[in-house]
Amino acid sequence: PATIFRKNYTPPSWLVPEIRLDFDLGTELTKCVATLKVERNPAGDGDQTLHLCGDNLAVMSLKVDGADAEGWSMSGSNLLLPLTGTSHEVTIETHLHPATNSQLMGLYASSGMLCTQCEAEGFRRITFFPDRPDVLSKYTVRMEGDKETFPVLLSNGNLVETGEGEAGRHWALWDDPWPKPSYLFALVAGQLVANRDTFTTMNGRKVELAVWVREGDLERTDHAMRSLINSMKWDEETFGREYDLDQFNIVAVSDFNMGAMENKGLNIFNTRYVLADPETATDGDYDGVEGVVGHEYFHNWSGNRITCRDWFQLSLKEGFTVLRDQMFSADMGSEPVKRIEDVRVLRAAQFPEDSGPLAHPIRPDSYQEISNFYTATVYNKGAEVIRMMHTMAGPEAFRKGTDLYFERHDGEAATCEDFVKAMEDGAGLDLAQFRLWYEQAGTPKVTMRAEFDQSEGAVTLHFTQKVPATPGQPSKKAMPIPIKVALFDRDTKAHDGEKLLIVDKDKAEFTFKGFTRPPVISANRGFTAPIQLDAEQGDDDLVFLAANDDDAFARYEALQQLVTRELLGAIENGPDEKRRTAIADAMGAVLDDTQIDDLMRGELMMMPAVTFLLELAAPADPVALHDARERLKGYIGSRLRDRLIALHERASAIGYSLSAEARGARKVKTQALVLLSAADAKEAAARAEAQYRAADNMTDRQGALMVLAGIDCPARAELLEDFRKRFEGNALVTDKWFALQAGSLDPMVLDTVEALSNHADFTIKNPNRVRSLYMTMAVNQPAFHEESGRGYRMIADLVLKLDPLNAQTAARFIPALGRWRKIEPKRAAMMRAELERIAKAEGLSKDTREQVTKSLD
Ligand code: B3K
Ligand code: ZN
Repeated sequence: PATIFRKNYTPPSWLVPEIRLDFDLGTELTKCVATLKVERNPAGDGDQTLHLCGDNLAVMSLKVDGADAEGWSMSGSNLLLPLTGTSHEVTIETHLHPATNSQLMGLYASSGMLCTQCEAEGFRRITFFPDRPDVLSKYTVRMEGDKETFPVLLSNGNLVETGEGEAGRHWALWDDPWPKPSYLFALVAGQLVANRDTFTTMNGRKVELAVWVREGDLERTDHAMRSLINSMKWDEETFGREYDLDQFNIVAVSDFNMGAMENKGLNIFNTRYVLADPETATDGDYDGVEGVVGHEYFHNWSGNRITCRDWFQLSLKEGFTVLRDQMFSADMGSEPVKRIEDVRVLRAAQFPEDSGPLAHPIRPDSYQEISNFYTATVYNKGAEVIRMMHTMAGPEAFRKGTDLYFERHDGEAATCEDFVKAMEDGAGLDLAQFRLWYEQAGTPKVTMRAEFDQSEGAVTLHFTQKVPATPGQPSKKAMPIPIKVALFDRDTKAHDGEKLLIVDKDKAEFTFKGFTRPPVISANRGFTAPIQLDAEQGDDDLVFLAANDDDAFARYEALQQLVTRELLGAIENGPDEKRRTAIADAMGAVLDDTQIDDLMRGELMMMPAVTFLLELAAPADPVALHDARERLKGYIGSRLRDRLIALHERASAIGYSLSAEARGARKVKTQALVLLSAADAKEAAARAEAQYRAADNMTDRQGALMVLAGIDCPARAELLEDFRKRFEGNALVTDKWFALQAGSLDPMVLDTVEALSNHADFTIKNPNRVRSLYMTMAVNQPAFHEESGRGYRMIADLVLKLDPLNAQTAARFIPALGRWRKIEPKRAAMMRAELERIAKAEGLSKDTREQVTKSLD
């Protein structure tokens, strides 16, 4: 497959200021007539040929200015149309087959309804078009179809007219006044019902809101609607952004490749980010709905009003929008807890990506298939990079920067450089060297050593930084790394304020005076920089910070560091008794601490992920790491048994509500069970069973079952079956049922996964179901890395089977196998062998081909 390079960008030679789409809808056959008003781009290269992208399309009819087109040709799947003038009307008819579109890109059918997914390059599966984000057009869409099959007809913008046709048909005409790139086009037709509300914007515009779902799902849409209204309000207050249409529609679809899609005025969502009620959704699911509803809504400005010039700029909209959704969720809930969750995701998903064969800068330099670049790097590291600007500027100056960005580039297809420049001009930052964060891949490794000079009463912090080599980038430059620190007095346990240090060279040092004894250093507070920091500190200092730091994140971090140190040591030399004791004592203090709430307590009780530990230990035996982690949990569980039981009982007495208190109680309840089960499985099983039976909500039920699924006891099979039956017919809960088993600590888990792949409720056609069984297994470290290599084989088999049906979803499984360099040699060889087996397959998709080839390099 061809590689596309960022440096080769050229402006389009033709623009399409307006497009009209006429759809004659049918599940088997949909006819589409597209009428494009095309104009030569004065800024283009003067090419007289109009290049129209197509994918899986045939030309049924092609006209230029009303007459049959002449001289056109196909170049691969694209259409080349030579034109003579500077402005023409081009009319193209294409025929689409939604029912057999298993890729879920373009127009497809999902449980009886029709819907679209166009980002990044799906519009070319609907009609021939210059399918690139720097071509902005005003869309008018007319859809007509059978009224009974498609009672609801939705598209972008405002509904302008509807009417009845012959033979039970009807139609709707939609008009979107805002020019947009083709990837933001959307259409939905089907039997849907709406939860309706309204929102009045800061300038008094009344917006009709609707969340569209299938008939039985209506009672589970309140949280999504509330989240939407909160998002609209929050974006006005925090970023000064007002909504710009009279309507805003959200549609829930059960077959969807990712989370959701920000189509202008018509967001399309995976059902799992819309539907929630206490019976069927966990607190985590509620947070997911709020975060994704916010994310897609925020794209209206960061993505839609200002879009991307080309797909290399993806982080311009995604990194910024992730930061915006993180800030929103933090404001709706607990800021430190949200920060810990976000850092956990970054470490477990992005750090491994950044140190592996698929590492790329947040603004990549090349790609073969853009779908492969919707990554934790572009999204989450992209958010971290903008967060660093926020940290360096402070909130007020940052807002000036974003105001300038929105003002300067409204209506444009912009670049990351445009954003950085607006930040420099608006926020008053000098980002000359900072731009390296957009160019260089790899997680910087930073060391910090504190040196104390008694005679001067001075402490000097010595930093070094090194950005590791990544594919295509053998040598790196030093980057500016903003590290917030506080220096604590050991006796008073106080510090004299946080300081923001910018480490911008290979080596840097900072001296602080006025100390009579060596302070304890709390560094990278709030995780101001997305780095691997090795603060050369003794256990005592970490214990001190875990107990005394006034920054909740730093407290969490100190405990994580201590646990990480213990686990990495344990796989080499066995447990360190003194350190284990210190960890259990620190954890005990966490359980007793009345200053923190349970939401935070629950975070502090969690151990670092094995994928994160692998980053530091590699190459290593992941099962040994997992086992060490379980043993440490068991040690803590038995040392703190009575207090964990007391905590479980206290939390169990708090009734269900969505208050922070009740949510916190549910969180610590299950975390207590997790620690107890590693210590005394039988006792924990009884407690988990009781929790399950008493549960009046999904959080308690799923938590209990998660613990039980890993314990060999009679209740396990019985309650799993109870769970299945209780929620039969509910797809999202059935996904949980699959995931609970695929993610379990049961040593027989691979047998279970194999059996489940033949279960009547399993289908390879639904991405949620595939992910719930196989992605859950692929991240379940002892299962995936099972010694015989069976886990690897099962994933490779899945990829080969899924790739022809849904390439995008199949390619998402490659990175798990691609991590072979992090794994001890015996397993690494088996992982490689599976990648080679996939690589040999004929007719592999571009998506999977790119990922496999890069993973083997
Ligand atoms: N922009 C979409 C992602 C589309 C992915 C296409 N492969 C969702 C989001 O980030 O909001
Ligand atoms: Zn997004």
